[in-house]
Amino acid sequence: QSTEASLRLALERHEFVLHYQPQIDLYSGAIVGVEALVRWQHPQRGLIAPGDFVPIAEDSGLILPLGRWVLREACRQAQAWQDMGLPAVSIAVNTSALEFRAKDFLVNLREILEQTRLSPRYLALELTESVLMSDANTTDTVLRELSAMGIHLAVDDFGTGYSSLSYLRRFPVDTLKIDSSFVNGMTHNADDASLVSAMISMGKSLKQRLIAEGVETAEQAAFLLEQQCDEGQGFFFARPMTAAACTPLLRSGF
Ligand code: G
Ligand code: G
Ligand code: MN
Ligand code: NA
Repeated sequence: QSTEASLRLALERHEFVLHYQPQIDLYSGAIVGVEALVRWQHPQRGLIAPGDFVPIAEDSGLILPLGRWVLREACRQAQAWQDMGLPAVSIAVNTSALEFRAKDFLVNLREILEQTRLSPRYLALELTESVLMSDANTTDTVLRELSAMGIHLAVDDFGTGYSSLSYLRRFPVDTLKIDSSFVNGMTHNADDASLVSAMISMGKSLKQRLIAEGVETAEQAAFLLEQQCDEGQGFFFARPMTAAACTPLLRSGF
């Protein structure tokens, strides 16, 4: 059986789960957001990471129904946490090019927000630079619509895409996620440190929210705070975890 066929079955059998990774305000230590990350709970093979099936789902078009499920489940969970009386946090959802370009993307999104009752201001869509840059005219229209709805837009893996910076002026993105490769290097490599520092200054002067990805050490967290980066995400703070594991953290912090 091909992986594609297995994925199709897995969707029908509800074998996908979302894990959530906290995004931390570096000044206060508070959790201000969570990123939803899909996993495949395979009956024989166990938990499978998205790197092993998302590309196949993208090639086969299955990312469309899978992406709709992810969005719905993430919004449902975010609203469920709010209904439990927990402090509201933003929920970030990764969005593939194919989903973003789908004709019914906005219609589906509106329906999901309505059905889950999640206020759009708590939803952030993560898009990579390559998604933003392919077909800039369509991107423009869709991003404007999303922004008008009050949804936040984040550039994922910022700094690694093969693109010009002019899109930051053109598109209504409000969050930059500094790619983990820079964060990895910045405490021992002067060039990475300069790049991180420059991304933070640039982002701040453009009024962007900045999230450093892949923060793994106290030293990295301290450097980011010193550089006045707003937020951090990474194993140093918390690994991606089940919704059940995330709930007490949202209630009372670390
Ligand atoms: O969790 P992990 O580090 O294995 O994630 C690997 C990649 O899979 C990341 O680039 C992440 O953006 C992507 N990914 C995780 N969840 C989703 C999802 O729900 N939809 C899409 N399109 N990509 C996802
Ligand atoms: O491309 P995207 O940023 O969506 O991918 C996020 C991925 O990075 C997730 O799959 C998550 O498991 C992984 N991740 C999150 N924090 C860390 C970290 O501190 N170190 C490493 N190596 N990976 C991380
Ligand atoms: Mn992401
Ligand atoms: Na990323």
